[in-house]
Amino acid sequence: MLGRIIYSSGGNYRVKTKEGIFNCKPIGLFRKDNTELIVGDKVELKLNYKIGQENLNIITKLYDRKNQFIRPKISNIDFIIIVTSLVEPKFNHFYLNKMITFFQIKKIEPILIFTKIDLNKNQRNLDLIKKYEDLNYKIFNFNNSFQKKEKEKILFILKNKFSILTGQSGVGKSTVLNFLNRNLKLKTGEISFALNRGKHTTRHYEAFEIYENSLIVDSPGFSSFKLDLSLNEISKNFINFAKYYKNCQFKNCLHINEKECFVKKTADSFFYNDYLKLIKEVKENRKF
Ligand SMILES: Nc1nc2c(ncn2[C@@H]2O[C@H](COP(=O)(O)OP(=O)(O)OP(=O)(O)O)[C@@H](O)[C@H]2O)c(=O)[nH]1
Ligand SMILES: [Mg+2]
Ligand SMILES: [Zn+2]
Repeated sequence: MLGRIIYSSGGNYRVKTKEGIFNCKPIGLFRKDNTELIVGDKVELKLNYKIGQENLNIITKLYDRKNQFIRPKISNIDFIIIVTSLVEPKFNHFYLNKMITFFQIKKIEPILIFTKIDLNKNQRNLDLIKKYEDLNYKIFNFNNSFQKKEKEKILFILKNKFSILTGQSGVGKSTVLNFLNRNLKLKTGEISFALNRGKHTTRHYEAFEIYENSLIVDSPGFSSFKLDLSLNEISKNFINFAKYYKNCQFKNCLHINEKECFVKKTADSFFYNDYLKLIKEVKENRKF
């Protein structure tokens, strides 16, 4: 029977299949080739397999992964849902731009959810959202709820898909999931508590079914994706650069030092400033 791993802890796995969710153990084969099974993996399952005196549900086969991440350990992602709050914590567009860039390079489409619209008093934040709308990203606005139409739309997009939520602690990832499926009742935190003490209300990676076979992994705040990006990849794929970096006249250009560089001359300064920041961050991380 085909299934997908939705939870893993200390060699125990929960696998979701058409027939339901089962606790499983992998067969020895995986241990022998040092293959680690991770959340998101598509696997073959045998129920009530007799081993000695015991009847166990066992995982007998791992199917090829279409993508795979090291930190967090997760595979086969269809969508990355990036949650950004407008206030508390304040609009972190650098993180948003960085994540969009990273996942575009990995060929995974981002879905943007902006939260705490109800608490926002700053017009500039709404103007910033408009910039992402203009780039045609899938965007949803959340103010402790989605409008009915918006909720239907997001559930439709996520149907039969495997997605992961990312975003700073306290932006409302678990709150959004609870809204999409009233039965989940995930723990959500007080903002001040989450931010001041650096505590995450969500503590581990686990995929939840929110709607007809749409699985979403809730993740602890600042789920630190290992961002293995090269300067070259960033210079070609930062947010909307892919469309026009080809007009840049210079070879292997980082669009920084060349005065006449097309990208440098035409890019929106809002995105370009975060681009410079990301290039700097990647360069600095390399020194260590
Ligand atoms: N007013 C308002 N409050 C919100 C909204 N979204 C989330 N909150 C509140 O923000 C706080 C943090 O929400 P969580 O859902 O726990 O945030 P999280 O992203 O899951 O945080 P971690 O699990 O720590 O990563 C809670 O008190 C929520 O009630 C919103 O759209 N409007
Ligand atoms: Mg949470
Ligand atoms: Zn250039």
